[in-house]
Amino acid sequence: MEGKINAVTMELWNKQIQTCSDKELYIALLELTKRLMGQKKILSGPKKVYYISAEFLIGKLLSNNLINLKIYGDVDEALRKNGRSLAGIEEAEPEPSLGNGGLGRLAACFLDSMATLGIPGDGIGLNYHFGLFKQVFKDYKQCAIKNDWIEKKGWLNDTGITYEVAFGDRKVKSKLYDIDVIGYENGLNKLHLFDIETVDETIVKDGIDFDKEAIEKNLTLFLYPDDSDEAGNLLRIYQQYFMVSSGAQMILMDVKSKGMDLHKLDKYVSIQINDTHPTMVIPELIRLLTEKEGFSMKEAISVVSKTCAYTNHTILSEALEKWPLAYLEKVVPQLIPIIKELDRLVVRKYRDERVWIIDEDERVHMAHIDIHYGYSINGVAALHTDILKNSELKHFYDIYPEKFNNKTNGITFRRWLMSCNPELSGYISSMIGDGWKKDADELKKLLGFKADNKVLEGIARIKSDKKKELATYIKEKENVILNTDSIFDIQIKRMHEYKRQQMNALYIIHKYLEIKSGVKPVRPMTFIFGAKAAPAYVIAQDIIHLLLVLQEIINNDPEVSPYIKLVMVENYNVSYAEKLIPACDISEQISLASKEASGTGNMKFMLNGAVTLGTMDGANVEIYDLVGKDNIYVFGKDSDTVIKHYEKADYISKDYYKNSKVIKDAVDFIVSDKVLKVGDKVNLERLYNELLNKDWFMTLLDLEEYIKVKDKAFADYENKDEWNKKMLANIAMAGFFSSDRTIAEYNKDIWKISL
Ligand code: 26V
Repeated sequence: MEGKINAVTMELWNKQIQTCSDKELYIALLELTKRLMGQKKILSGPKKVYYISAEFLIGKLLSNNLINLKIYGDVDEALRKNGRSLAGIEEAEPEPSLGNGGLGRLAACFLDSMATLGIPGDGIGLNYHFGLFKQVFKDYKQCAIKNDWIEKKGWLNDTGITYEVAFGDRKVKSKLYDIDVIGYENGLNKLHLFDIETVDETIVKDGIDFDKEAIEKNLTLFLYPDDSDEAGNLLRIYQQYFMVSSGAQMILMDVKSKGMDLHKLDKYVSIQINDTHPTMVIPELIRLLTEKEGFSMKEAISVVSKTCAYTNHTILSEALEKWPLAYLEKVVPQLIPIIKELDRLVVRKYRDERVWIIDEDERVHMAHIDIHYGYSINGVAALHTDILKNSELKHFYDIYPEKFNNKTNGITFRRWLMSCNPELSGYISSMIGDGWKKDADELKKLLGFKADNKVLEGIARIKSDKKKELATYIKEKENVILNTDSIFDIQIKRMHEYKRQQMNALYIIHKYLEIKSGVKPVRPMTFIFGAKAAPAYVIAQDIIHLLLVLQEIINNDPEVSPYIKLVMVENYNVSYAEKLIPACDISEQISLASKEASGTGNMKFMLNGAVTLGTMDGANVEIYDLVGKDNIYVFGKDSDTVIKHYEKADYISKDYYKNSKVIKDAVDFIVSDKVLKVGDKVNLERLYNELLNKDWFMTLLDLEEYIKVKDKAFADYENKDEWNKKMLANIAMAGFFSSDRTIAEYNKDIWKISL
């Protein structure tokens, strides 16, 4: 391997490994890896899946690709021999900014698993130049700046293929870029990313502001551009149609070029629609088949309905897209007759207005198109699917019970164990062999070691080493010194009220007040947060502000900081997650029950030996069922109780505040002199009032029990032997959450591709 790497560094830079900079070495390894991947077979067969998604949060690719090519160890060794490390070189790789959170990361895990299982399955998305914004902190607040991740030499390949996409008011040329996706010990699929030639990066001025109306210049600049005004909404529709029209043309061209009959499209293709953002692919395919391929409307609707399947990822109504018909008329007038026809057919058949596509306010419910004109509808965890069937989408379930199914999410163990925690990965293999890498259920063999103190201590030692590594990184990046003997409690996910980072903040305030009153914890505690907030989401910004202000106050108080450290890491992303997750003791999964569709961070933490502190929500329920009550800390009201509160509108947060001194003291602290001295009155008072007078996601409902159960978890940590057993049980039972299992289920029940 050393010879191969040197050959490329010589060819590119006329230097040997030793004298290259990290960047030069990264580019050489990128080049070598691309060449080796190019020798792999492209997965093909009679039928293919297209996973269409506004987000693909793929993370850095070098290590992952080396692992899947099975040359990670060889490359690592060759570099070490020359005094270099893969870890250092990885720092030189930019992280693609093509996603926001769990939905996008899931899409990336699925690409990895499809290629690993040998399923011909490509991704379709957009090549956002700045993607999701980069987060920087200033005056204890989040600022959003552009994230320019694309470099001249990278994983993107220009295919030279173009399509024409026509909107109501203009035509644009769509350019196809591909990223190769290599399976573990298997072949290649592609991630197809469409872009527009005329993008003008220079129109981005202050932060992330730009002219939203200059469509030719801005179309593929940002993921989820601000949609607080009409121009922003229109831009989102332009983006969505650009993605689906390019994708639909590519799919039909591919099918035709293989000489297949478009009337049997469903036999050759399944299109998985990832949430509602790509929904327009349904009317667009119908349009292309009727306008260009001579299909009757009836034939087109019939075949498209057998080709498209929909995954729902949220029950939050604000995230279920409803576009005003007038906006669609402006951007994509060619789809309007089709959408109206799809609606007409529904109205003719069903009198229940709740299932119509166009509502009385002339808004188009995108999910309703997917449900009526897709052949499968799935939720992403058992509880989530039950909620869809029994409440959120009950009126649809009554019509189409056979379409509904559950596919509990999963994660790729290649990235979330082998790559981010090679020490634990190696240790596991030394005990149970390598079989778990192909069959994750084999992790259960670890249970045979639950009384083996040497093994348990080995796992604990790795955890401790990963905490030290993280502490070094955080010192460098955030300039906060962590005590590695403290317990590491981590909450990393998008900032949202339903995820209840604010409840965690109130716990920290509670501990702070206890310490100030003389009650000291037995062991120091480290609280780590990572989260970006949508720029227009005001309360989410306020919660970030509170956390940053608390960080300042707590870490600089000599009476408190020996016992508590708080750090909110800047610009949390996939690469940061890969460093945080292996170092975690307690995984915070504390959403309001019923609101977190699944969660996937919960699975990553579990796999790396963290113990979950969570509500009975999303996939936490399945974690509980797998590990049993002794290996997880659960608290809070269950989803039925929460749903009833919403139905009856009987939750009054102020009652909880008035009836509990602990709650009152913690909430009041947000607007205490001490906090206001550091923070911004506007943000802090707004958050305080929100908690007291609205608290839509019921923070105070679960706060007391959260404090009690969290205290218990911290106390239990002191019994090291028992804690180590909990770690082992979590790792051993995580096999179910391999995305290989999830994808095998999608294939068996939805795509039905024979392998
Ligand atoms: C919706 C919208 C709508 C309008 C503007 C921006 C925007 C951005 C994202 C979304 C989709 C939200 C859905 C989502 O991210 N769901 C997450 O999906 C994960 C994978 O299934 C799951 O683990 C998380 O629980 C769920 O919140």
